[in-house]
Amino acid sequence: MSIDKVIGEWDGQLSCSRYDEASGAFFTIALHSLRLGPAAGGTRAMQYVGHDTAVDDATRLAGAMTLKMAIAGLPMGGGKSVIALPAPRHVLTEGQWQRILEIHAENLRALNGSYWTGPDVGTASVDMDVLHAAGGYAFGRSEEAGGPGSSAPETAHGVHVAIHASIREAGFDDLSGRRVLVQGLGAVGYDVAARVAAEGAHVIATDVDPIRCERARTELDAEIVAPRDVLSTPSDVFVPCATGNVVDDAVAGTLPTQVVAGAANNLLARATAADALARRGVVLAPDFVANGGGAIHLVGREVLGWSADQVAAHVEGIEGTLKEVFDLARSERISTEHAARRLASERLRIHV
Ligand code: NAD
Ligand code: PPY
Repeated sequence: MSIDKVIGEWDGQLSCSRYDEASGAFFTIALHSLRLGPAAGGTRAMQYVGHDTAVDDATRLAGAMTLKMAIAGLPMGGGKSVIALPAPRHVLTEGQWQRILEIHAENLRALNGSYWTGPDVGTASVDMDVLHAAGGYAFGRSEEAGGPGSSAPETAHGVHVAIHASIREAGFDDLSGRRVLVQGLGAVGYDVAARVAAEGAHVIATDVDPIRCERARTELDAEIVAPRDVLSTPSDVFVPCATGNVVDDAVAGTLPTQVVAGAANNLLARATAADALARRGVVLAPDFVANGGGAIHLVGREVLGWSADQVAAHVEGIEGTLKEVFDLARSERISTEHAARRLASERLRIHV
């Protein structure tokens, strides 16, 4: 992958990058669209095989944020930050991490409000407290620091709503006795697994972290499968809550499930994978609709002044949005991914 190809094929507004020799971290921020408002999207901190893959991830994730904001009716554009770490996050010393946050705060200040960040994989509300204190432009501070706290619970709430809308589209009414396969038992995935277990679903779960698997086994009576077996494990509902690029065209042709609805951003390696799922009658809740609860929480609480109850009501609105997506897909004989992109881009055009 070359930077020329990554940026050359990207349709976003601005991408900027920086390497910090002292920490060995590479920072890249992508502002995909400012059409509906300042760009917003979380800061992802993890290791990447190269700086080009970090830029690729940031630009693609920022594009997904534009669609997410538009379809949720939020007055923000799409952006994302990626910090490519020199070592796994848990290995970094507190001093190294604080240096990395300092540099990231400087980057945010340089963008002067064109971009607002928030927590994502590898960052949390406590990191947003630090970024906010160092100049602002960070949503999702901890409640102790006066913020609305993590977006994960409302993301899980939205995924749960999306699962229910999707199973109804697939022709079943409830989850009792259904096999729900959760990939990734982190902040969102574990919460979703607990919600469906409480409804009588048979939870099948996987994570690369054995401690998280053990917790799901003992607390939720989950059946645990190895991460490498997840795409061949039969389920009624597949709930991807780990990383993106899980479903490519080949996987879409074989994935043994009836419904796909989860939190992972950029679940599809390419939008064409949605066509392969649709051909097999698998109901897909597009990721940027199903995982919109976190953005609704952060923008709702911090920009629009909503209460927690108002946020929850808007997250419930994901059901109506998905119904619109499913209806359009059926009537136009297009995939749900294409239908959702069409609905989001209509809103983007209206606001030119
Ligand atoms: P998290 O880091 O808390 O959890 C991710 C989990 O996935 C971890 O437990 C990790 O060990 C596991 N994992 C990583 N690779 C795996 C693999 N190959 N197989 C199985 N498990 C694996 O992150 P999160 O906040 O729960 O977010 C999960 C996903 O949802 C991410 O893709 C994130 O971008 C997306 N998302 C999160 C939010 C939010 O509010 N947190 C909002 C929208 C989208
Ligand atoms: C996501 O939904 O993927 C996010 O990154 C959440 C978010 C939304 C708005 C601002 C910051 C983070």
